[in-house]
Amino acid sequence: MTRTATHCPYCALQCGQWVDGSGAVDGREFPTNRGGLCQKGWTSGALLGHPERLTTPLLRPSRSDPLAPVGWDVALGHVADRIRALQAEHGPDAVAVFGAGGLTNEKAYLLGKFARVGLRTSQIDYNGRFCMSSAAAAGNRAFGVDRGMPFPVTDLDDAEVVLLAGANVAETMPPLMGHLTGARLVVVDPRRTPTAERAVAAGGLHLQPVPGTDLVLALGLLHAAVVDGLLDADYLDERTTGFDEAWRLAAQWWPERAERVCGVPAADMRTVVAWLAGARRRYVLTARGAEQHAHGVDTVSAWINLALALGLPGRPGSGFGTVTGQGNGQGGREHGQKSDQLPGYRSITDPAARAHVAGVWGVDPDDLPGPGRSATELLAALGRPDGPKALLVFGSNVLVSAPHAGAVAERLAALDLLVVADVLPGETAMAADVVLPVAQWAEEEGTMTNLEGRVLRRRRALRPPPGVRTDLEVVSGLAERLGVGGFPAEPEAVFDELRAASAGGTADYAGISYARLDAGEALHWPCPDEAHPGTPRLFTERFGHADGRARLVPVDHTPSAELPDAAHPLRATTGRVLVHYQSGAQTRRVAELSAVVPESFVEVHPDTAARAGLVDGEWARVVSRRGAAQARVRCVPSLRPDTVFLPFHFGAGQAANLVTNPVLDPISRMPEFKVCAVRLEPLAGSA
Ligand SMILES: Nc1nc2c(c(=O)[nH]1)N[C@H]1C(S)=C(S)[C@@H](COP(=O)(O)OP(=O)(O)OC[C@H]3O[C@@H](n4cnc5c(=O)[nH]c(N)nc54)[C@H](O)[C@@H]3O)O[C@H]1N2
Ligand SMILES: Nc1nc2c(c(=O)[nH]1)N[C@H]1C(S)=C(S)[C@@H](COP(=O)(O)OP(=O)(O)OC[C@H]3O[C@@H](n4cnc5c(=O)[nH]c(N)nc54)[C@H](O)[C@@H]3O)O[C@H]1N2
Ligand code: SF4
Ligand SMILES: [Mo]
Repeated sequence: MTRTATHCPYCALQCGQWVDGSGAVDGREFPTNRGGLCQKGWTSGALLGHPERLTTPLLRPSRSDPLAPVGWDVALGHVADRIRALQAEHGPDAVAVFGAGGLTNEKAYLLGKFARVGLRTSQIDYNGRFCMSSAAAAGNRAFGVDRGMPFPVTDLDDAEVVLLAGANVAETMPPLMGHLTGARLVVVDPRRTPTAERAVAAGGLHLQPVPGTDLVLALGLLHAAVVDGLLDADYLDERTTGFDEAWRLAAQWWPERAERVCGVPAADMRTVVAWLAGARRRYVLTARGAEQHAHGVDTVSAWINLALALGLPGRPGSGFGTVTGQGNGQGGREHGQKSDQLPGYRSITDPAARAHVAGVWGVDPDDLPGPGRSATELLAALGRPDGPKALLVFGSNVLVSAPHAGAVAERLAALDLLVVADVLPGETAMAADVVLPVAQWAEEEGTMTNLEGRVLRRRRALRPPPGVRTDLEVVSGLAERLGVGGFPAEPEAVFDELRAASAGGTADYAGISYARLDAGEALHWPCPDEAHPGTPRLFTERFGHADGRARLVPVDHTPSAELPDAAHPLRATTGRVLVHYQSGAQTRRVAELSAVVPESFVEVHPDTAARAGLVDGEWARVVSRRGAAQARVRCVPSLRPDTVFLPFHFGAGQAANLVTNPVLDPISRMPEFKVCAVRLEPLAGSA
């Protein structure tokens, strides 16, 4: 049987896959995975032809009716009629769009254009706000460009020392560990994760801070670097500005003082700085553990400041990077589905950017809306007097994955119209008024931009089930019914338009074509013309700011928004396990994966469990000021006694987001998924 070269449906590593016409999946040689796949990738074929697959549009005529199958004309006609009526009554912003970092570049681009030109609404944002937005903001202010990894993953192969802050890559991007085998690892995580185990087993270190205190730890490390004479003064001089201001704040955080806040021994701080400064090839990498905080941007800035002080970014064989999350986490934030952005990573408030994009779209720049609400704020505004009355969701299961899920459910219920395009009947799709069944990865063409800023071709290996349309066809069909032109459904046509719209922007795709990608070229943006080889390594000569220099940003410690008290004495943090992906809408439906982790659990130190009257293996309630989630108790002696951990992959009463705090970082508007105050109780009747 012929097999098609494509990439995994899940995370930003975008491992190479072969998929054949029967939907069988195999690993394929590609630089990020070198032929290997994690369990999710190996079993992803189960999503194709899954018995629960959505194959017909569903519609409920009113909120009290059940969802019933209808034809596409009826479904799209109903959505267009309701949009017209709601906008006529309340104005264009009555309709909102929620996109995703898992969507192809073509989908992200067309969705952003559809919101601004088709719906004329400012109300569009996406789940990438939950994902890498704090690192993006910190990267922009330090380097003038946000590309998660400004170097290829294979550069890590030769690293001598790698510090991973809040990144559990052994579970979240397992093949990435294959690039770190030669390095001494320092893992910063409140939990003894499999990544931390690997670090310790290979002679590295596990630093175990209190959740939400990385910033102090990074300041302590910077302090140690200065006092121990380990700064790279020439590099700071030639390539950066702002050291003095940053140091003024860090000077107050000598390691022993930092230890009192973050709990990491001062001696370990000195060791880590000596390792990083003493190696020639070294990297600092961050992920969600450092970012998903009310002060996530400043926290990432503190890690960047450390990297700059030691002379890492832009130096061959060294660097700073952020491990992106979703399959198209990088591309998803470059093409205009973010509330404040236009294609090419342009700002929607920049008159020149508006003029350029309006030119490509054939509209008057003054007709483009301004910035809208960020994801969490958008969800919080739904159905309110001044908020959107309709929401169209593409590629996100917000009922499970957004913070303070109980409030999100109330807001969705307050809408006049909820439309969800999905592959499977996830929690949010089943709460919709109209469900639109769409094609998925191996059933359609498109491009993705992986964690290295490399643009990849997703290819169709088999036909979607009858009755299913692509997201592009859905958007195109809705635009047609709303009487607006310029929404092709053909992926390459959309990509060619995206190239023109991105031309001259930070994320310039103008020189990237399907033909070049299909010829096997490895193209990292920026790639301004067809003769350009792409840019695998940014910053080797200069950073993205006008003066070419990187900026250290002065940052100081601020406590997490919600601290433990007598009623809620523990810090809950949340994250991922190897076998589940995100809201679990896909992986909970894969038998091999759900057999491994069938239900939610809460990791808790045995002493903490005993104090709360909990028994290993029994059910507990994890209670915060906002709600409670049920989880099976897992006693973990290596965990900090003041901290508990919940995966967020489960729905209904087991959703970790029933307890999380929707407080946002003031710059990135990213929620504080990684810290809230809770108490544990035995679940009545479970013993
Ligand atoms: N198996 C699997 N892989 C995935 C995904 C998935 O859902 N499942 N999702 C993909 C996506 S979208 C993303 S964004 C990435 C996320 O990849 P990661 O960022 O690696 O994943 P998380 O588990 O969210 O968080 C990493 C670690 O942060 C720790 N942490 C919590 N609080 C703090 C803190 O205050 N400081 C520090 N230093 N660490 C802290 C947690 O204990 C956790 O082990 O994974 C991608 N890959
Ligand atoms: N407590 C807590 N909450 C978190 C996090 C955390 O660490 N802790 N992490 C946050 C992060 S980093 C992220 S990225 C979010 C992710 O959370 P979500 O945004 O909910 O992401 P998924 O679960 O991947 O949802 C994707 C949905 O899209 C569907 N889908 C798949 N492919 C397609 C497609 O091509 N088109 C369409 N229309 N649909 C498709 C899937 O079936 C699924 O229902 O969760 C955030 N929530
Ligand atoms: S590491 Fe990510 S891209 Fe690779 S197989 Fe696993 S989920 Fe897929
Ligand atoms: Mo993410």
